[in-house]
Order: sequence, then C-alpha cells, then structure tokens
Amino acid sequence: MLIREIKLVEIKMPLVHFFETSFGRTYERSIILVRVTDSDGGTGWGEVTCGESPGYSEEWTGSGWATIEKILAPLVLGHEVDSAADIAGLMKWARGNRMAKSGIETACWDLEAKRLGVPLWQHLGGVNRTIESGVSIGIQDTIPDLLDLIRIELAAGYRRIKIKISPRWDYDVLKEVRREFPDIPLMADANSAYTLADIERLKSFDEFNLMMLEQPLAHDDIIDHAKLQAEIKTPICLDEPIKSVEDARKAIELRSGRIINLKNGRVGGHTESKKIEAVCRENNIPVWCGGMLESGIGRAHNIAISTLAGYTMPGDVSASKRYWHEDIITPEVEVSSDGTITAPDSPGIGFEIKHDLIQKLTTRETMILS
Ligand code: OSB
Ligand code: MG
Repeated sequence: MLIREIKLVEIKMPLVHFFETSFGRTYERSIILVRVTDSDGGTGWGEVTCGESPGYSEEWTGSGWATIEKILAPLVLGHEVDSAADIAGLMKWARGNRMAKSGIETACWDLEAKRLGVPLWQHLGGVNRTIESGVSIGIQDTIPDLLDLIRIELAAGYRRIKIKISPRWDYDVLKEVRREFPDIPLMADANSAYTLADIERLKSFDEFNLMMLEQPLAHDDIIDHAKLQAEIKTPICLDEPIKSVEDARKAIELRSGRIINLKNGRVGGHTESKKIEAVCRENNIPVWCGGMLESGIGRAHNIAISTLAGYTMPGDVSASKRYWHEDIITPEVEVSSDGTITAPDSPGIGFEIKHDLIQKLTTRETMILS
C-alpha cells in the first residue's frame, strides 16, 4: 500500500438533540473527514473523532487538523507498507494524537478492504455480522425529559441504556430511572467527574444494579479506579485512560475495572483496537464499542470493528437519525426493532458517501500530496 494523497474535509453539522456530559454541552459538531488515495487511485474514508474542544481528551478539531497536515500526513505519504495494519507503524514516531492518527489509519483499512473486494468487517476479522446496539443519553434539563427519552429508546428496541452522570445529576436521577424502569439494562458514565473523596456516593450507586459504572475517576487514572473497584460491587468500565494495548494490559493487571469501552479514535485506529480486543478476550474482559457522536463514516467504522469476537456487550453505536437530520452516508445507519445493526455486505465500510451533502456542509478542506 502506497498512499499518494490525503484530503482533509471539515464539515459542520447540528445535532438533532444537544448532548451534555460532565464536561460540557454540544449543539453542533465540527468533524474532520479524511480521504486517502493510493498510487492506483483507490480511495478510502475515515473520520477524526475528536471533539470541538479538549474536554474529553487533549485532542480537538484544531489540533487534529494541524497534526495531520503538518506531522502525520508527511509520515505516511509516499511510504510503502505491506498492508493497512502497518500504517499505524509509520506514524508511531509521533506521540499521542491518536484520534488524528485513527482518521488516516481507518481510511486506509477502508481502502484496502475495497481493493480486496471484501466488507471491512470481514477484513478486520469480524465474526458477528449483526451487533447489539445501545444508546448513550446525555444530561437533560429535567428528570421527566430524561425519562421520556429513555421510553423512546426502549420502544425503538435498544438493548441497553447508558445515562451520563455528574455530581449534580446522579443519585436522585438514577433513583427515578430505576423507579420507572426497574429491570432495564442500565449503566452510567461519569466522564471522570469524581475522585476517591466521593467514594461513599459512588458506593451508593450499587443499589441500582447497574451493568457498569463508566469512568468515574480521573481521565488518566488506572490506580484509583483499582482502589474503587475493590470497594464497590458495580463493575467499573474504563474509557478515557485506555489509549493502547499496553494501557489495557496494565489496567487488567491492576484490576482497575472489569469492562473496557473501546473506541477506535482513542486508541489510534483499527489495528490497536484489534490488539486490545485480543488481550481483553484472553483475560475475559468484555469490550464494547464506544461512540464519539460520529458522522456516518466514523459510525460505519465502529460497526465494522464491533463484529470482532471480543465485543460481547451492546455498544454506543446507534442509528444515524438519533444524531443527524441527514447523515453523510447512504443508506443511513439503521437499528432494527430488536436493537441490532447488521454490517453491510459490500466492500470497505459498505456505505456510499454523499459527496454533494459533504460539499454543502464543508467549512474548510485541503489536499496534502506526497
Ligand atoms: O464518554 O462515551 C463517552 C460522546 C462524546 C464524548 C465521550 C463520550 C460520548 C458518548 C456518546 O457517550 C456516544 C455516542 O452516542 O456517540
Ligand atoms: Mg465514556
């Protein structure tokens, strides 16, 4: 594989419904799309999954754009490798910036699968063409608003409900949700809003029989999480601090949590996701695919990687229409009434790109050549 050209496109799309986490509220997304072209003119598409500001991780739209343009593209362009699995190696010299790397890396996987004429999910080694879908519901203005949203998602068939929590939106909210829906598969994600000083409060969530408590403590911590896990019954799911297979290995060894939310962007792409999936499978740690409010392109990559054997719990990959008035792929991502998504059977990501729509939404673009 020899990449000759990398095109970056930034698009702006309003969310159907605002999304609020413990670190802030988003109404509109700015998304960097990556198109790679090889020496024979084959193309592949990826998405940089960073947010508009460095609230979830250090990366954000401005850093992603600059890092690809100035640092990562020159490391990849014109450098021949055997396969897409080796693209991450070309960028290894640059530290961090994994979401930016993942934009390029996943695009190369799409390109390679298209070249081979196989669906990306198969090319990645997927085994379950149909995956289980859950939803992530942000912090709302009122508890009745949240209960209404949960009712809608359950009626749509989703297999589990995740709600975002923060110290101002936690115990009483969970209590009301459990009163209304005593038996649903329910979990909570704190996005690092607590410290060990809050241990009594975190312990009190045990009464809600949550499937898991996602990332209660610091975004870069796996030590305090191990202390917390020893004190609470609810399984801890790690998100933010797991950026590589080495991080996963250490967290498993320390017993920092019992489940991992695996995100392509956070770990640098499909190749690292595959490594983490394998280590987790060997150690009986379930993984599930997280989301970053992706457009259809990132969503398609999430569906493909979710078909690997270790992805044994419903993920945050849900229907396009929950996020977008019109998605940039066709068909849009749809979830069946039994709460599943079936990976497409056509080559690569398996969805068509709506080029005209992307053009209308574009706020800047650039072409980087070798
Ligand atoms: O912590 O999983 C998270 C969205 C943005 C940043 C972080 C997270 C999330 C989500 C949304 O939970 C998942 C989705 O629906 O895409
Ligand atoms: Mg999370």
